[in-house]
Amino acid sequence: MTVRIAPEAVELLLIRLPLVEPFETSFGRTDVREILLVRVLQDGCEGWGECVTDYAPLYSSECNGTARYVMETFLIPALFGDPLRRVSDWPRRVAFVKGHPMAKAALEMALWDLYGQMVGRSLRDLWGGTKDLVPVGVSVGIHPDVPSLLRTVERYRAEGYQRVKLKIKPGRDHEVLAAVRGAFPDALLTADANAAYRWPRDRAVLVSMDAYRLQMLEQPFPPDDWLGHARLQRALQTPICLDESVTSLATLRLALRLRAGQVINIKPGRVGGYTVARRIHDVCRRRGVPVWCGGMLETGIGRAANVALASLPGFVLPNDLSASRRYWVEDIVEPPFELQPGGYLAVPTGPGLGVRVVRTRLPVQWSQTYRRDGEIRK
Ligand code: OSB
Ligand code: MG
Repeated sequence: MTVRIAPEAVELLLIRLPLVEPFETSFGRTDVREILLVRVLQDGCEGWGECVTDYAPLYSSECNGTARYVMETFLIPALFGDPLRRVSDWPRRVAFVKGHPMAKAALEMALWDLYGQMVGRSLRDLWGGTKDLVPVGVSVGIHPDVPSLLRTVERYRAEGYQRVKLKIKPGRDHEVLAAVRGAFPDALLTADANAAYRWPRDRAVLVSMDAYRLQMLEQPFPPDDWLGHARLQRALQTPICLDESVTSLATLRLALRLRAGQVINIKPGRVGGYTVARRIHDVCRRRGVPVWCGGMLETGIGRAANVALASLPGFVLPNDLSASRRYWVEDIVEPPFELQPGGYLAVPTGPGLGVRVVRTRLPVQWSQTYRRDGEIRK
């Protein structure tokens, strides 16, 4: 039996979901997430995808508005062309659109779920995952003061997260790292700057972070500062982890050749989808480069796909995949993700994403359906 991928319709929905607590990074603060969801329909099956763009282009150049525009103008019409023989043909199908990896990845996620539903196989199974449980950490935003940060870290450690990632920025770094390391001498700690520092201006500030015994320092410099990362890594004991910089297989190879980092954060949205994310995993695994799965404050939809990805054998470090309740009062999927003893999330085993989207829980701001036959419906 060969299944061709040729959805009859695609629905885009924008929802507004409040976070349980505000999340602040070096680029901004979020209280309520505005999230673009994708639903594809074929032969009585449906597949869900989540776009990891935000309301504004703060993390990278994409935002919800650009993703919606590019999907409805270019990507959805491309999906309504010839049937796809495999979901992994999607990156080539949409290569004519330059950039916009998050928009491409959201549709790809929906196609993987759809395909999994049609053939009755889980994403873990389709992608060659080898784990039933994936180790997880928690990403802790910039706090207004040190005592409140220490309380948050204490709470997550008590819940059982395997490592804590602290968001930092210039002026909110040494004080924070020294306090948390002082309070938790044995904790597995990392720090993420989201590109807020500059080479060579901040060389001394960053090199002295070796004192905190961080497992890694994530993305100190802007994505295109390859030489800055390479030069800092030569001066730093702590491994540099690249997030924003790695946008493709080509930039991954550049990073490894230049020794701009020793660890890779894989975010499918940033690299254009799960097909490319798996290839990046494969290259890193062959070369002995440790990887982990990053997060973008996803709902249970994106989380389910990321947990399946993190079940691949090269994901050897705790992932930014926390329990549903770390983000949402009530997740939009059933069952929600719950932290397992020892600090793990369970990899879903049902078809596709392996979770059910609860439509009545979607706080829909707007939605639109696009049909293969050309009709558009609000
Ligand atoms: O850099 O890893 C990041 C959230 C939004 C944008 C960028 C990042 C993050 C996180 C959150 O760190 C991780 C999570 O989803 O738990
Ligand atoms: Mg990051």
